[in-house]
Amino acid sequence: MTKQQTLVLIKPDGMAKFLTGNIITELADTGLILVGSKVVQVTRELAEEHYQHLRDEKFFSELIDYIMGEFHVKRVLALVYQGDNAIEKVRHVVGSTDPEKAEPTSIRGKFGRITKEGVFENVVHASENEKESEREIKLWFRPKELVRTIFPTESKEVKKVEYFWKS
Ligand code: IDP
Ligand code: MG
Repeated sequence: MTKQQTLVLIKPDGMAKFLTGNIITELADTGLILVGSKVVQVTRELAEEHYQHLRDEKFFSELIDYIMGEFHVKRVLALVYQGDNAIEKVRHVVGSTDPEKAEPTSIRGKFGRITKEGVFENVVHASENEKESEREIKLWFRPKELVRTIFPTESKEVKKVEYFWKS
């Protein structure tokens, strides 16, 4: 048993369909703990970095539009789950990439679809392996946004402008 963290994204189709509650309920069946969560507006840079390994695929440009919310709403919910074999446990409840082939009881089987244009609207992203989960979590989250970290951290002074609410 290895303690792992894994990144889950509720994609813009899941957000547009108000499926966050359903999906988090399904993920609770894994017994994993939620250690980070935030709503993100995905920039082109973030989308292309996240899916960099797929840049040669014919569906790449549509995939970038999809994750940026061009077809639905411009937000995703990013979640980090932690626990023993977290990656495999999450991938199991998420189901296969192709929502038409996914187990009917899996998240993608229940809520996913393929559009007539061929876009896989498969509702969620889930990290594939330890190398990818580390890369993805470091891309999407800062250490202080997670209540537990399993990757080494260091403290650095960052000079930046801080914004406050106007009173
Ligand atoms: P995964 O999300 O199950 O790990 P990947 O192969 O990593 O699957 O692909 C990333 C995403 O790219 C998928 O979740 C899906 O949104 C999209 N995708 C993958 N294969 C296809 C395809 O054949 N047609 C259209 N979209 C695809
Ligand atoms: Mg993948």
